[in-house]
Amino acid sequence: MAHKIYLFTFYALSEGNRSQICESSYLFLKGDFVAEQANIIEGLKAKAVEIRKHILTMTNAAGSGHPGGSLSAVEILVALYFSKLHHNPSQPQWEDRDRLIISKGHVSPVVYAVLAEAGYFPKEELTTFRKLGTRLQGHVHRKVPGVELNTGSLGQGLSVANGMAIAARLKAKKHKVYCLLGDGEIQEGSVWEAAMSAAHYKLNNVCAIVDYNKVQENGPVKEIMNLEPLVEKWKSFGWDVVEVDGHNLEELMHAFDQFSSATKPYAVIAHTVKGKGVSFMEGACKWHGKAPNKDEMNAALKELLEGKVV
Ligand SMILES: Cc1ncc(C[n+]2csc(CCOP(=O)(O)OP(=O)(O)O)c2C)c(N)n1
Ligand SMILES: [Mg+2]
Repeated sequence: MAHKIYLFTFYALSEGNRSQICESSYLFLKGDFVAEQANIIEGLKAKAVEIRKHILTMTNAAGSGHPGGSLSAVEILVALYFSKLHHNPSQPQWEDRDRLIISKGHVSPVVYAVLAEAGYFPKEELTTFRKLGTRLQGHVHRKVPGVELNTGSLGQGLSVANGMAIAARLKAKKHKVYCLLGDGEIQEGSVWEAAMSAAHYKLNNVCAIVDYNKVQENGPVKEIMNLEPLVEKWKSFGWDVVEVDGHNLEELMHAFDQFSSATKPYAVIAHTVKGKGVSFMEGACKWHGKAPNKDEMNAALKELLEGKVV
């Protein structure tokens, strides 16, 4: 709550009211605000490390799963679930919650880790990932509290996000709909049909986030099916577009703040690194769908602990 008061104060001051108060009070409040913001970012960074640890231990224990695209999406999901989304983990079906569709549904490790850390279900359950009888299946599933859509077959999430956004508008609801897409995924033609529809229906309550980690299942995106010029493509489909470093929490949070005043559908092109945070996984398509063995997991955890890579 405190940071919200600071935010309010800061914005009120920057709206031109500064002349009404003395400059030193302004600087004092601004200094406090900056310190508070820095604390928030440090907290989120620590959360990101915890999430990365879960991704490694979950996939290792299961002997399978998708660490690469999970590790690239950590900061995106941390910024959303721990700062920007309006949601309530103790009431996953709260009608006014923001929706987040995980269109790249293979990144279940990062999704379950974030949901557990946010309090949707006990963290101990993460050890059941991909085990017989678990609800934590390899691709995200709605039986898990907090998951909005079963996905895994790529290319479908944005169309569903559009439908949810139209439903919100029809019901005069203010919530937003976010959709996380992979860069390999957006080679699917269905994504561009959805992009076209969102603009046609003027869905300024939809935010598409492209996890642009430059690597898909079998190699570099640009060699398999080049996406460039990607920003221009989204713009030409009628979207507002912002490009960010997808591991920089400040940039991500600023981009999501701008979404609230969007007049068009809003795309965040998040430049990321597949396997981010683990030196031997970074940029390597080998780790798209392969779990670390015990030695690899321990080496990766050691790097995280020492803060070597992130
Ligand atoms: C329609 C469809 N085709 C193929 C696959 C198999 N598949 C799963 S993940 C993947 C690569 C996706 O690459 P990208 O979107 O870049 O994911 P990320 O790098 O974020 O893991 C493929 C081809 C699938 N799940 N669905
Ligand atoms: Mg990719």
